[in-house]
Amino acid sequence: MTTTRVIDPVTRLEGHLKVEIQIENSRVVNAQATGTLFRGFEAILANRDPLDGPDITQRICGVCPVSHGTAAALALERAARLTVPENARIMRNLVLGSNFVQSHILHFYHLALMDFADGPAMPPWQPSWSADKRFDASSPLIAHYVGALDMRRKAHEMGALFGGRLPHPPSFVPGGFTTTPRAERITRFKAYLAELTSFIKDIYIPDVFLVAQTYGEYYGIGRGYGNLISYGVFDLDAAGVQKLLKRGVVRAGGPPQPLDVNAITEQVTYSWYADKTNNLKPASGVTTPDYPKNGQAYSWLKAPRYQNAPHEAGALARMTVSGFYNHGVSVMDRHIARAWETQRVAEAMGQWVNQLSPSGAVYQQFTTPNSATGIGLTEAPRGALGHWVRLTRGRIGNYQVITPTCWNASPRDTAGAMGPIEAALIGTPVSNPDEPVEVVRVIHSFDPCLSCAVHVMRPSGRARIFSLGHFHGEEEGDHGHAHSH
Ligand code: NFE
Repeated sequence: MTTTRVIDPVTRLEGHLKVEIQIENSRVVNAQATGTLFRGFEAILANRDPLDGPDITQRICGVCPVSHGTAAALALERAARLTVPENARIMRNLVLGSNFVQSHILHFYHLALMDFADGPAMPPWQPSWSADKRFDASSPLIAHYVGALDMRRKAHEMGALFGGRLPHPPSFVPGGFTTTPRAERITRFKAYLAELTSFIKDIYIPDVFLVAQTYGEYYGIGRGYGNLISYGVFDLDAAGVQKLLKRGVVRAGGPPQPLDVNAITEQVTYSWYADKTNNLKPASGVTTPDYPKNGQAYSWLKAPRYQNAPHEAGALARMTVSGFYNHGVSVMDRHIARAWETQRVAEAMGQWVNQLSPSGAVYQQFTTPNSATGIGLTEAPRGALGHWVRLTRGRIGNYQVITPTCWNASPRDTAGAMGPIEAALIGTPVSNPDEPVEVVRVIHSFDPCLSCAVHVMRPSGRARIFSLGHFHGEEEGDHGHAHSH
């Protein structure tokens, strides 16, 4: 007998993800992940002044704006064939690193942990599912949940020292950076970093291992394809050749290989975009909504593919491609790789902050090219992030963004292959279909952010359908058959 359940929305992630599963003999046999919002940023950016790129694209998401600012500035600098001064490179790394630390602590304590632990009988911990919680409210994990809120605030404050503000730092501009590395800021940065590094080493990493030991079977759950992709991040030289976390791909557990950027395409057979735009490279990508389309389409996410195959993005991909992690691919491997990465980034920041030169330049004059193309490849906390820009007559002629959650939560592709989260769900044991906590553990291990993946909504619950800025019509929101938790 097949049991169907719809989890809508999947809570404790950013944005609105709907997942439908089919269960047979207490295991998931089929899964469909739906991004329920349309992200219209490509249309918003068309014909704008390119200098607006970093500011506008940062609004894609409040959780990873630093990565969008980085990718947007990089894309324009590549278009102008410009490299930024050392101080700018280093301060970008420091602000981005602060954001990684904040985001990874957020993910473990405030998004994933409550799949494993039962909190006190009060909000925000209750109501919740009660199935298979092996920690209760007396566990130190709950006190650490509260303490982690303070650590996230401090990570934001640390990044704001150079970024000017977090989230959405205004300091990422094509050509460099708008703040200076004053000695007083360097000193305060180091104080924050020391406290955060202690928390990561003494609390966060031991807590992740405590959960991993207690739920050891999750080293064998949520594996998926084992295909990993990383664009690399934290440039160690002006040209961005050397990076703390490396660029590359892994195919089904094989050795890391170089990334061929030209092998990235986006497929839309199962997405609400015009079929004639299928399998385009992002440099010439088109985002034309087509909704409702046909019986097959079920998501506002496109399906990014590398050499036509689905790939998983994220901390585990970065750490594996970099040779820093080789234990495997699973729910627990994702959590552990993320925690190790947090420590590695924090330690590296401790070295970078000493390389700043308070009297050095932070900006190199940027002049917008009249006609050029540029690619900004970086990593967001959740994985590989790319911005592709084409400048026409000094304006944005075309802009395409592929986010990590598009890689991970993508629907099926033209060949019918599932997206990475969908594939990772297959085989997941489910003891109680009415509280499929096992399924949510697999989904959360990817740390999805649907805000990054999709956008544009109206609070009234009624959906407007836009086609590149033109109003098409209005209909009731499609949230009818919710089995929420
Ligand atoms: Ni909204 Fe984001 C990250 C990006 S996820 S959080 O990390 O880009 O798709």
